[in-house]
Amino acid sequence: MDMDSPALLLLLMSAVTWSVMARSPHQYHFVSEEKSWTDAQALCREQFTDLATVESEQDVGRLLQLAGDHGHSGEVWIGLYQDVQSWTWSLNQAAFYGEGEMGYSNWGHDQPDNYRDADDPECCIEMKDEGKGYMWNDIPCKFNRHFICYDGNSDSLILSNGTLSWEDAQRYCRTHHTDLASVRNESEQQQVSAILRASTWIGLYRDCLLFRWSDQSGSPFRNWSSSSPSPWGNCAAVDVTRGGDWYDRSCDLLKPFVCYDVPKVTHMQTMRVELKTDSQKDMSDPAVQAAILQQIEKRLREKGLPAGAKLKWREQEDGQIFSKKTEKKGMKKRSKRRSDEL
Ligand SMILES: [Ca+2]
Repeated sequence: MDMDSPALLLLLMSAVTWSVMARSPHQYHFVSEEKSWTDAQALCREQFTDLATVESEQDVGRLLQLAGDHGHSGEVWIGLYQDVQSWTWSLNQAAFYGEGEMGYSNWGHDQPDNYRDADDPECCIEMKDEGKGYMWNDIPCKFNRHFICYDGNSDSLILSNGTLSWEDAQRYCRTHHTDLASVRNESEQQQVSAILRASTWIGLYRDCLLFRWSDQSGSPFRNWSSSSPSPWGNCAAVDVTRGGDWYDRSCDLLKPFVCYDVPKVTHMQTMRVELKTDSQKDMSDPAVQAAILQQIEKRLREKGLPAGAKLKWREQEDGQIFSKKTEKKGMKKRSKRRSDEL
């Protein structure tokens, strides 16, 4: 760009607006009506955003304060729960599975049922002869079963002679072969069934202590009591009279609960910008506009623009983003200073 040729220089005027979305704090809402965890979740999602996500000591304090304000003592549901359907293969390499193969299943009648009279929760999967072939069943991982390993070097299945717990079987397969066998499709289901002689472990399991937030927050913050979590309770309750400690409880219990919502846009700001350009660029091209916006955003981030802020061009009345100005002496200096202010 030749700075000495004012005739070729255009000064473009426009405005950028940005809004900052509130990330925190969540606004908590206490609901005194007692409901099961699932019903509480449904109500929170209908009337607010979701069951409460608690992400810091500060959040624990706010929640206790709220329950206190409502004169409540005892336990309240929050949005933490165990997804009892979160089955995972021990051999956990995405490339090993074709489309849909990671989610293939061949459950037996009414399985998985996480049968509650068992000594332990049912978090590991055996293949069991149900009369019409070997079907999948969840049982406690500590049971001893035959097991079937997969060997990646020979691409073959190896059936054990003896029996082990699921974890010991996994360790054995990983030491001597590749891993416990996955069953990825109908053809492998038949292949495995054909060599089984008794109930046998395959590589499917779930982490019995893995809790997640109802709103899919990845927050790792936990405030468990010393006795929790156990593998038994699949939903988390806060005891507001015992310092806000968390306890894992049966999700069917009826309790008051805390929902949250997030205030929407909290802050919006508009900034006027002046740009110098040669006439080669088509400034009405959305790609050009986006590229310039990206540059402005980068500069603003360096100057402390909050991470949640979203920038966009403000359209003028004629639908255009930019309006043209002719360069005049004296303007040059001013516009330079403005761009430095970015
Ligand atoms: Ca079962």
